[in-house]
Amino acid sequence: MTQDANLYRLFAERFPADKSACAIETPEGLYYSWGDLEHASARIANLLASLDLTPGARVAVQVEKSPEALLLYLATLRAGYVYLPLNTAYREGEIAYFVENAEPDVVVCSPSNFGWVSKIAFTNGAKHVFTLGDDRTGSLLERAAWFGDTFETVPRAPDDLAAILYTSGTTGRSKGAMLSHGNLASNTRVLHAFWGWREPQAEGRGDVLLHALPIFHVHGLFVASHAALYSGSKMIWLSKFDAREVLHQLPRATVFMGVPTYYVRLLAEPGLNRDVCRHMRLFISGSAPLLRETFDAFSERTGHTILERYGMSETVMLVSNPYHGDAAKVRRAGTVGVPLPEVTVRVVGDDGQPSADGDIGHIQVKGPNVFAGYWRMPEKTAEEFTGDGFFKTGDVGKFDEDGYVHIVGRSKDLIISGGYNVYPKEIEGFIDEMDGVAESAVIGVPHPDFGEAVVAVIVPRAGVPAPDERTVIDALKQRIANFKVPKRVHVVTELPRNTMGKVQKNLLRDRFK
Ligand code: MCA
Ligand code: AMP
Repeated sequence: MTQDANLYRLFAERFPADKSACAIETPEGLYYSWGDLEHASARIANLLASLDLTPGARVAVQVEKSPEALLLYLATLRAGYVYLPLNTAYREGEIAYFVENAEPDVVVCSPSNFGWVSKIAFTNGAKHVFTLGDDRTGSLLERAAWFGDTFETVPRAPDDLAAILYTSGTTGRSKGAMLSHGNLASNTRVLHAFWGWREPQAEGRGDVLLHALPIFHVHGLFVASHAALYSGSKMIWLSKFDAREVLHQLPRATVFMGVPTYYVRLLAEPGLNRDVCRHMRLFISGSAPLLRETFDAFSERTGHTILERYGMSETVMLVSNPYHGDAAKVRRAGTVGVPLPEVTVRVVGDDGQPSADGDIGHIQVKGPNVFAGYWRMPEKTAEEFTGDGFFKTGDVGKFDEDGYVHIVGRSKDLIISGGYNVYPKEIEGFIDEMDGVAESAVIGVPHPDFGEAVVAVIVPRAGVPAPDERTVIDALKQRIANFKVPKRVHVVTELPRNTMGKVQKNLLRDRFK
């Protein structure tokens, strides 16, 4: 290996010279310096290294957001292992699938979930289960405290895996998108320049990121945290999004990132005005379409033009509205912007041929940001790439005459609710197993808060009473993450189908919106 490409090293080399400066602070008054990040992640890395795992071992983590959860991520990178973050809303069946599929050697969970998580972990061959609470409790930190606070970061090649993120992609069961140190480093560098991050020594003032996103998906972990770590920027670390707390902290921040629901909720607060945003440099939105009315209302209330960008678990960020230039001219509502530097994006027709500007087609992408493939699924990986190496995003869109990308729909059957992805097929599978259900269709309908809301339409089995809405919702809540549970359940005598027998979800969406 010529040069160490460990992502942690990339960050550490850029930590501010003054290691006592603040890296993370929380509203509860906790303060972590850059030196603390280095030393505390070293202790955890030493603990992980002492477990004598094979290179490439997976560390699966389902814990509440805390600065220590970020330290665990950094420690996993430093020790040369592969980080596998899991949404805290996932229930037993979901966790069992991920653990069975990824075969992690180490599982870290919340202290209150130790009973059921450790059972799943040990049954599936995990060697170690640690706990980590959001208040610095749990066996992970207790054990790590016995280790030294220096650690020689393990060298990694650009293609070595850094993380696996589970996503359902176009269809079927969740697949683990394998992201390398090189993928994450290239995206971090590109976004740093493209969004004009200001280092602490910048003239005037360095950036301060107000971090309100969860850290088990691309948006909060790889886009927000990476940007701050790479720029040496302080983070104001909120355990979750809360509109009032965000408003309270905004006057001390310069950058904020969120899903559209965050902006909708901020707009509902009378306290959102130009004054609270007086030091803000940039508001970024992504993970789901930002409505033009939200973009316009935000601009009117705050004087800030939200920058919308587009990404995926498989590709990190691929397209973004420009930052540089007159914001009102370059950041456009209803478009996700232009392909990022080093990233090639094309729109093709059903025949695979490039579409003319303005014509709608399938969005495909190639570049150093694009993942290596799905974990242990070579056939699925091959299906999702074209012969010339482009990844098929499953999103449908067009280029306009100025080179801006517009997403107009999805070829994958996907609902995005409050920035979380819900795959109808998975929910339909659970509903179809219920007593009294002949078949079902799960659809997304417009929702003022979540953008889209999950709604189920069910056909009862002949001759038996249909299960009522409450029964279906309560049963699903036991089995799947709460954000996937339908907000409403409608009963119909039959599902509309086309001549090929395919359910016409567009008709259901029209009827039940
Ligand atoms: C919570 N609930 C939801 C959602 N979140 N329902 C539908 N969709 C949701 N997203 C429900 C719960 O089931 C519960 O229902 C009730 O709301 C209250 O739960 P609570 O946890 O208190 O909700 P909240 O704190 O208000 O959370 C809403 C939220 C959160 C703040 C919008 O969902 C959030 O932070 N979303 C961000 C998602 C994100 O980071 N996406 C990035 C993915 P009940 O009372 O019935 O139990 S990365 C990505 O997409 C790509 C790569 C990209 O481009 O970034
Ligand atoms: P995930 O599977 O969580 O990686 O979600 C990726 C998907 O989120 C993309 O394929 C898009 O469908 C969607 N997405 C992300 N950003 C945007 C955006 N700004 N506008 C519309 N859809 C988006």
